[in-house]
Amino acid sequence: MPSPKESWWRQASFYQIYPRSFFDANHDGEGDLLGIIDHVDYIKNLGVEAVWLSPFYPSPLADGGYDVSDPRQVDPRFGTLADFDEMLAQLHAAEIKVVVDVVPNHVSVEHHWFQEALSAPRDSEARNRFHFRPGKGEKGELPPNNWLSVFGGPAWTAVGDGTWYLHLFDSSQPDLNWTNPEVVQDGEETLRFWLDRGVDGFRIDVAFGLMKDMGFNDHHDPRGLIDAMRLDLVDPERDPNLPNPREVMVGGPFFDRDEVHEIYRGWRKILDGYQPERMSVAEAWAYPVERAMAYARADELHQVFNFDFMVVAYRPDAIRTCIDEVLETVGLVGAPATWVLSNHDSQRVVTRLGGLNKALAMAAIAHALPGGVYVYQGEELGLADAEISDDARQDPIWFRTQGREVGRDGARVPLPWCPHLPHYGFSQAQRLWLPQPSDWQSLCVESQEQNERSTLNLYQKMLSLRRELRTNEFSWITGEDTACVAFARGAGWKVFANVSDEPIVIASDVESVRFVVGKYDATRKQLEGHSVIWAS
Ligand code: ISL
Repeated sequence: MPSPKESWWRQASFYQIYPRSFFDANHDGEGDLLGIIDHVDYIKNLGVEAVWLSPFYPSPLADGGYDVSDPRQVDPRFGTLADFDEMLAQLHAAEIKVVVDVVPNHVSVEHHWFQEALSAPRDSEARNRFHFRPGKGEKGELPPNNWLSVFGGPAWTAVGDGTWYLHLFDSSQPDLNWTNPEVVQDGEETLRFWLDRGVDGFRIDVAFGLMKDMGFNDHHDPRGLIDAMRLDLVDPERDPNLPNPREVMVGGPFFDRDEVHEIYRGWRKILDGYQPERMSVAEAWAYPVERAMAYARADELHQVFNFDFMVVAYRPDAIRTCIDEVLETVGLVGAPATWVLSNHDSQRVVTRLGGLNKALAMAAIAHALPGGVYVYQGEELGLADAEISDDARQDPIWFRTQGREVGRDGARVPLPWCPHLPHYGFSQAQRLWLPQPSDWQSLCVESQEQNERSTLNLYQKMLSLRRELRTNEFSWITGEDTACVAFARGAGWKVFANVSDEPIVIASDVESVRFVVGKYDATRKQLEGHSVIWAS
């Protein structure tokens, strides 16, 4: 049983809501906060303990809201502050915690600070909130250095007076200068603003990117630096004995610089000043994993996303090694592990692994492990990435790479709720911000609610049962087929996952089977390919 003193977030399940694609209550083709309020029951029945909301702040939506014009307001397209308060109250009444995204690395070009900076002279206070630098070349016509944007193209944009501003992401997302005390103070004000309203925590966007090498010199491998933070470029079959291409990040000029940790020590003090306990989770895809975990030290943030399950090869040995590494490294800092199969930046797990069976097997492993688990909306429906036609694409990655990379829109398509309604009941608008596929009828929430064997039902069972597993106890079960990822948890729980196409026979004693993904024959103790059982 859980210790009454154990913090709620250590073993919690989090449901990531991408508000724009969750449910459209005001019929404008985009989801909104009222749409979340309308579906508190759905979230409750899913069995998650917390939601994490991707940004809903005023934004030109050049990067899906990660380009924030005002971090202490709600975008009118998503609702009002009053709607936010109502949503928070209703989720809390349903005993669901609420974590919101904060985006400290950059703001939108529409943020009043950046507008002021543009009309301010060179070397002014207004410009010192960002990273403006004189360009190279006779008239400053060349970028100040060779750094590249994560989304393609140079990391600098000229403003017409011989100076350029830094943006590690889209040109509509100028990077803030975190060595400026005013920026630090404003960030803290944003935290307090939402904490005072009652949020339970924060997901911190690009947490490891806030500090830059103020020398702004050229880097010997600008492409490598950017690629090192791209999950989609990780080769799951890479030979671990060869040098890791991500090593270039260590000691690099902008990601994961040591100075950044000071910011989070300050943030932790703020969070610790609130009761009941608040939490924070860092998006810090640093290398090596020990450096990523450093963001979750006791005086910094509470958790760091572990993205290893989003890149691990679907093979029993790879999965076992990955689990060992993660549990060992979180142990070093005393933080809980986190398990993530997909999010709004990744391919959906069904697409990445090439099938729902494999995705469900991975989910049944992830949800049985100690620590927190994050479920991206639509994962519980078994959605795959949608095909998006080029003229419908929205992701700045598509535009900045001139179409060489399609970007992340396929994983951000509005959820299907009802098979009989236009836009599967997501919206009554004529047109959605991203189109849905025509063959999602059987994946709709309503269709799945009526089917006991549906993915939604499996997720509901898994999320409810994992509440009984709230311990850190974990040990490998030996003597099983090599295809079997088998481990024991506290209170007699045992998990057996067949990570192969062929059936296997379980050697251990199996008492009562509490949960099955795929197919298990209890008489013969035979577990089919890509099937998992939880027994106790
Ligand atoms: O999605 C990526 C590239 O394919 C990632 O490298 C991603 O940009 C990175 O994980 C940072 O992501 C976060 O910040 C971005 C925003 O676009 C993402 O949606 C957000 O999760 C810039 O704010």
